[in-house]
Amino acid sequence: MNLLESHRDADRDARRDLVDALATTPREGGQVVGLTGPPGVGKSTLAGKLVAEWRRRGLSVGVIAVDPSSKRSGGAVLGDRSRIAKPPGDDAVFVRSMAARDRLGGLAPATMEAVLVMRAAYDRVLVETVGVGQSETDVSATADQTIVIVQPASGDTLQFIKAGLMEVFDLLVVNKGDLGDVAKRTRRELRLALRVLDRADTPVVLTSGATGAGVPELVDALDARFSALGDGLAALRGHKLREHIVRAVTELYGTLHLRTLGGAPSALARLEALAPDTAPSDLLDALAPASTRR
Ligand SMILES: Nc1nc2c(ncn2[C@@H]2O[C@H](COP(=O)(O)OP(=O)(O)O)[C@@H](O)[C@H]2O)c(=O)[nH]1
Ligand SMILES: [Mg+2]
Repeated sequence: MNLLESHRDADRDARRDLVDALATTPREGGQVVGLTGPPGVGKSTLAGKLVAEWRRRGLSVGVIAVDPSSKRSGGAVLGDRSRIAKPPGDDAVFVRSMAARDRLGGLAPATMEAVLVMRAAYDRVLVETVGVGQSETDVSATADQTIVIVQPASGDTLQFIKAGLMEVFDLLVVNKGDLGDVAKRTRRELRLALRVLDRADTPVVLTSGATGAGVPELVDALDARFSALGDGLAALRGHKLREHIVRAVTELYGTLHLRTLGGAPSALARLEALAPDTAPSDLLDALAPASTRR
């Protein structure tokens, strides 16, 4: 993990080889779950309960907590560290906080790489980030499935879902279920809205991070969706990786360079045409300006 966050040129090749090896490893590795939602909705508290439930089921867990307010590289977020309490002496839980570098509210560029590494090593990988700006899209790009947490009585739920989140979530969670009727009403409204939007099959789980209620049901819902992916998992991961590479190329070389590639859709199409097991560094090379290719 230190290697991934290193900015030293000398570490660059080793880092690239590691990520390539892990991204194309035949073992599919663990299930990657994205967790996002507005500040204060209870992400960190629920993350702790999720980790505990997975551990109860005998699974190893890696957690990546992204701090969108910090632009330091690899900076630890003490608040999140202490909240997603790692059970003392439990080596099967690994918690890492990463700063969101460069971009306001986005995922650190190293996060995708960190997910690839942790996915190879842990049964479950949880990526937690606060939902601001672009970050929900970023987290869903790294995860096999993404949970968006909703605050009870947060207002017009239809508007909420429409506001650019449709492509992002696979499951919705209404948290703070211990508040009672208001949470149940919000779940009802969300289910109605999902029906209108032709997404009635989306699970809406009522949880309480405070009491842990609903967390086993949430884990079951995640497992069910993940199993349903079946053979489609490799294709989904390949597609998300390619989308990530296009974004990375845009960030690294600018929108002007992206335009020379014919825009994002055409850059993506170029990557989709390459073999499914193409290593990330080769995908990057395929879109990089000729002068920077190795
Ligand atoms: N009533 C209630 N409060 C909660 C619950 N989960 C979190 N909170 C409280 O909501 C606040 C924000 O929680 P936190 O996990 O830090 O939210 P985050 O900003 O989304 O990570 C804290 O004061 C928590 O104690 C819950 O399930 N029920
Ligand atoms: Mg938090």
